[in-house]
Amino acid sequence: MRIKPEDASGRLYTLAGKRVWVAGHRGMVGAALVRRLGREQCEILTVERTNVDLTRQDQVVPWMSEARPQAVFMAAAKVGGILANDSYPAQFLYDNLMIEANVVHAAFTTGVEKMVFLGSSCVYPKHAPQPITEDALLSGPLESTNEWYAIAKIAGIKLAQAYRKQHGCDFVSAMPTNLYGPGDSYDLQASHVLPALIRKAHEAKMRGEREIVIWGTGTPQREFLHVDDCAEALVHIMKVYSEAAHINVGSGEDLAIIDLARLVAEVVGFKGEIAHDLSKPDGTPRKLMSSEKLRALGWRPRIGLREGIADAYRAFLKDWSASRSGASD
Ligand code: GFB
Repeated sequence: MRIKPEDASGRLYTLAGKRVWVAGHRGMVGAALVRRLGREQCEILTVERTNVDLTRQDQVVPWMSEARPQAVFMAAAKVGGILANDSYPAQFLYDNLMIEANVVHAAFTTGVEKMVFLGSSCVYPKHAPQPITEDALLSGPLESTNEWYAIAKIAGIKLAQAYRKQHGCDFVSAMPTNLYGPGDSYDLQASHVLPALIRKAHEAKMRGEREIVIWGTGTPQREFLHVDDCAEALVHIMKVYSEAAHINVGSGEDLAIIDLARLVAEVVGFKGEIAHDLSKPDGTPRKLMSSEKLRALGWRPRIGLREGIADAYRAFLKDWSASRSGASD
């Protein structure tokens, strides 16, 4: 068995001196992990998609055999908001299954010591009791708008468990709630709600428009976590957690989408009305997770929602808006 007992400090794994691969470092979570790992005494490995396509086993295996990462944060995934998930089910299922299967299997064959696989809160049943504890997995039907992505992420959890059970690999899975922050996608068709609201409120303010349009009824409740808090949690999990069961990563608080829209408008400085496009889906009514298990291990979020949105808006202005000034899509 490769799973190691905890050391004298109570840690199960140390990153110091290790080669640590952040798979998906160009994504919002991967980039946050790279920032966070800068404070650890480890060597950070990354690889560009143009060099290694993670959906291709014939590219993943040679690269991992050569690079020999000792620890892996599996943050590479095809991700998107409710409409992208609902519109491209084959791509969300296929890409994510391939990426996971390739990376997890190659992590086993190349002797990776520890891996943290990232899932999503959408793995839980649509009507799971709230707050959702880890044992709600596979206890009921999924939300239809994202069942394809959810099935792929459930397969990822099961891959980690299977390689642990059969081969003794120290692979664990973390389920983050809805994340936001620097490096998010602002593509209005493909993005998640929070970056979409930042862009809509900002553009309406700049154009002097009187309203922004949000999708659906605004009644669904969502929990949000700043990506830097998530990166902190993932590094903590890498160090102190080593169980087959997955572990939730959330802020512990949720709010209705209409209240989120009002908060974003306030932070951005948009003073107009909020209208609804009821042709767009609401998705799951609520998915507040219980993160008590992780809190009991000593992690807690530090960035409040208002403060986090202000940070995300600053990042939006810096990274995106300036380069797109004058664009009309
Ligand atoms: O963030 P979001 O796309 O993802 O949408 P989910 C959350 C809620 O915000 C839904 C509403 O009720 C949307 O209808 N919403 C309002 C908007 N205005 C907008 C808008 O302009 N853009 C978007 N995108 N939503 C995703 C899953 O579900 O959550 C993924 O599809 C993943 O699989 C991710 O798990 C974390 O929370 O509904």
